[in-house]
Amino acid sequence: MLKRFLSRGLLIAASLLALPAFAAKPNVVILATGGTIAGAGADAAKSATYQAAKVPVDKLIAGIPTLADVAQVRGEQVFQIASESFTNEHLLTLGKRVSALAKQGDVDGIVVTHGTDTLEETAYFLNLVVHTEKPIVVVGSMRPGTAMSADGTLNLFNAVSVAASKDARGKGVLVTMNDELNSGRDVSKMVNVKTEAFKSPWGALGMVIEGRNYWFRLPAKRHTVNSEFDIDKIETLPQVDIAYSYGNVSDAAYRNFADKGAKAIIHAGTGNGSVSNRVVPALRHLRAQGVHIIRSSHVNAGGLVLRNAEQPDDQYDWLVAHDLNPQKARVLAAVALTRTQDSKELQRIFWEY
Ligand code: DAS
Repeated sequence: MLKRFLSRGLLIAASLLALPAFAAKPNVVILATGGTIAGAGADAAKSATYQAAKVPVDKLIAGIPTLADVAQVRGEQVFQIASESFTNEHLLTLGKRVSALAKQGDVDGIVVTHGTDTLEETAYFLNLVVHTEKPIVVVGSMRPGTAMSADGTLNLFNAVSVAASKDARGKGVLVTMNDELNSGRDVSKMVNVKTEAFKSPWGALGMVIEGRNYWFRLPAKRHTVNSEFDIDKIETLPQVDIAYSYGNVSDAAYRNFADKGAKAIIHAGTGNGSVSNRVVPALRHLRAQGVHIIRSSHVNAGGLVLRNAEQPDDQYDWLVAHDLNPQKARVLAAVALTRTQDSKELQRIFWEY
């Protein structure tokens, strides 16, 4: 009698646990670094006047009880800074923490909350160096949580929901802002005062709505588990700087960067990464000194800098950044230079990543 009662009880418990509501939720870790998503303003009308990097991660989590419906969530405060102050050391520290967590069997997905100013750089960096298929989702907000129609709550809910979802595995680092799913490689901050700030020149990967992902395209370039770069084997990142080009430009910035130890200089060129004839001699001299010159374009979206298009790259031994904007080209150049100084190898890397 007792045996029958116990076996029936176990059967009921097992079937209850099989119900979605009771099934064990995925484990998601939120690594907080600061930014507007952790910002606070004086009152609800202040959507642009506020202080970034004020609210701790546990308060962010406590502010969204619905997170518990999609995942078991815990937070770590890695930094508490505005992201314009990120350095290579911050990237390395964050990347190593993400990598360590991704190796843990009790972690199913990782969210990084981040300021929006350099979010695209960090997302690309993680996309290049963290070897995991688990979802890594970088998220920020354009308004502080204290403002009317703050976007951080839904952005963070979406990020956790994506990090908890199996269909986000193997797609590289993702960025969820404004209901969109973007690739960490492609996405860039295109507007600086709207919630619809982040765009990918080649289009979003999809959308996330009410905790469900809708995919319409997939990343085309190498990332995460298919990357030859591994954060666990990188201890420092070489100095790479960006020199902005414009009418009447001189070679002063390039020379100064090289004097200060830059191993490569990203030329944020006009148009197709064009180089003023006032600057060419200095760049050729710096190349001869061993500094790599990488032509990118500061054309806002969809810049596609190809070799020998308007500059004799083969003759000058210069590189081109392909479709990467200057700030992303800096990240890839720094990571690539941890493995090679060879021009042909470096150019291959810019075609493939
Ligand atoms: N200063 C900005 C930053 O921390 C605030 C933000 O937009 O997140 O990137």
